[in-house]
This record gives sequence, structure tokens and C-alpha cells, in this order.
Amino acid sequence: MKTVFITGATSGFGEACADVFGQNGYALILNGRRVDRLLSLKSRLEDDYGIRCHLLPFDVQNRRAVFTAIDTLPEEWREVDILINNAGLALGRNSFEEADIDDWETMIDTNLKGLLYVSKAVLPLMIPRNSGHIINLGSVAAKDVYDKGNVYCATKAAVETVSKAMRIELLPHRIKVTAIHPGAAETEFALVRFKGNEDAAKKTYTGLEPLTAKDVADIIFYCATLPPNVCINDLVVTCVQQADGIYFNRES
Ligand code: NDP
Ligand code: 8X3
Repeated sequence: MKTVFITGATSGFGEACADVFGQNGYALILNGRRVDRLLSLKSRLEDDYGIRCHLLPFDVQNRRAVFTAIDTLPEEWREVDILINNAGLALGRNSFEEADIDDWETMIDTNLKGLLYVSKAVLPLMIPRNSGHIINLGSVAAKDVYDKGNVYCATKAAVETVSKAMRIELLPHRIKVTAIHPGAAETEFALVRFKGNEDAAKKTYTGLEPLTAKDVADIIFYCATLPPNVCINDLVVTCVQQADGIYFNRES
């Protein structure tokens, strides 16, 4: 059975991917920083689906921790078939003038540098086998900049560019690279962005029927299970009240 490595599996899209792939019998390598959540996810998935899970709790921003964890994976976990680079976040929604530089650095270090570290560490587990699939979580924010989205949008545009570069350079190794760009999806994303302010988080979705984490996970599973000769390069998905960065009737 194939193995899928999911970063940011403690919530939202990552957790929903763990469920969808687990339900379909995949072995799972699960990452995130919240160890309590990883432990309960592992126990639930192993009980529900009779699959194997291996936990790799680390902060994707920590280059040394990323390489140490992946370089020392036990032998039976070293055949990674699919990597889902999902760990990521937005912090704040402020103009350039008002934004907190620490927030900018955290977004750059997580969404871009973290994705690069994890990919660089996992590729030696794919290249010798001439097989693999890297799925990167971009965003509609990669396609269109929105007001006060500045550095978050820039990190996701960078994810799109890095995905294109990986796709070209991994052609000789038959490694697929897919970038998925969701619009508004109700996860913990907005709560994290607004630093625990539940009212602000709720407003993100008021007047919308947003995507769910499962909607996105099902699409990722579809992309990951196409025939070996087929690779979806780039996929944008929104709810029906959103077209690219434009919302119909959103209250906020
Ligand atoms: P959630 O906040 O629900 O989940 C984010 C996940 O990323 C958590 O599991 C979190 O785990 C993990 N994470 C964050 N920082 C780190 C880190 N430094 N190291 C390891 N793991 C980390 O958000 P979503 O599921 O919505 O977001 C997943 C991805 O999808 C992100 O890249 C986001 O930018 C993108 N996205 C989200 C959209 C949305 O509207 N929800 C739309 C488009 C894209 P922990 O805190 O335990 O480390
Ligand atoms: C998350 C979606 O539109 O809030 O990437 O940036 S959006």
C-alpha cells in the first residue's frame, strides 16, 4: 500500500486528507506541531481504518528539525509516494503600513521556506525510485492579490512558482507536481489569521457557503489517484459564491 506524507495534519485540509487517504488504506506520515492532536488522530485513524500511521511532529520553519526527522525515518517509512505540502497560515490582515514584520517572517518561513525544506528532505526518498507526487497547497491568493493580503498573497504566489519549477526539474524522475489553489474554506485558518478573534474569523465566512476541508481533501485525493501518465498541474477551486478573489454577497 502507498504512503502519503502530510504536513499540517492537525487541522483543516491536512486532517481531512489524513481521513480520506486513511479511509482508502494508505499508510500515513503525519506532521504538525500539536503533538496531542497528532496522537489522537493516529489512534482514531488506526482504529477506524486499520492503517499504519507514523508521527513526525516538527515545526516546518525549523530547518534542522525537518531534515533530522526525515533523514532518520525508519526503514519501513522511507518509501514516500505522495507528499502533501499543506502546513501554512496567514497572520493578520493589515496594510503594509500597519502589518507586523514578525507576522510576515512567520508566513514566509512557514509557507515558503518550510515547504522548500520538507520537499528537499523528501525528494531523496522519491528520486531513486523514479516515482512520486508532490502536492502543494497554494491559494486563490496566489492568483490575485487582495487588499491587505500583501505578504500572505506573496507567499502563495511563490508556492505557485516553486511548483512550476519543481514540475519542470522533476520531469526526468517521473515525479508529478500539482498545485491546488482553494478559495475560502472554513477551517481554523481564519481563527489563526485573526489570532483567536472568533468574531473576525466568523466574518470571513458570513454570507457564504464556503468550501469544507473535506471538499478540498476529496479533490486532492482525486488528483493523487489518476493514472500514472496523468498529472493535474494547477487547480483552482472556490465555493459557488466566489470567482477568483471576488465574492458575491459576502458581508465582511
Ligand atoms: P488550518 O489552520 O486549519 O490548518 C493549518 C495546519 O498547518 C495545522 O495543522 C497546523 O498545525 C499546520 N501548521 C501551521 N504552521 C506550521 C508549522 N510551522 N509547522 C508545522 N505545521 C504547521 O488551516 P487550513 O487547513 O485551512 O490550511 C492549510 C493550508 O491551506 C495552508 O497552507 C493555507 O494557507 C492553505 N489555504 C487555506 C485556505 C482556507 O480558506 N482555509 C484557502 C487556500 C489555501 P500545528 O498548529 O499543529 O502545527
Ligand atoms: C486562503 C484564502 O482568500 O483568505 O488562502 O486568501 S484567502
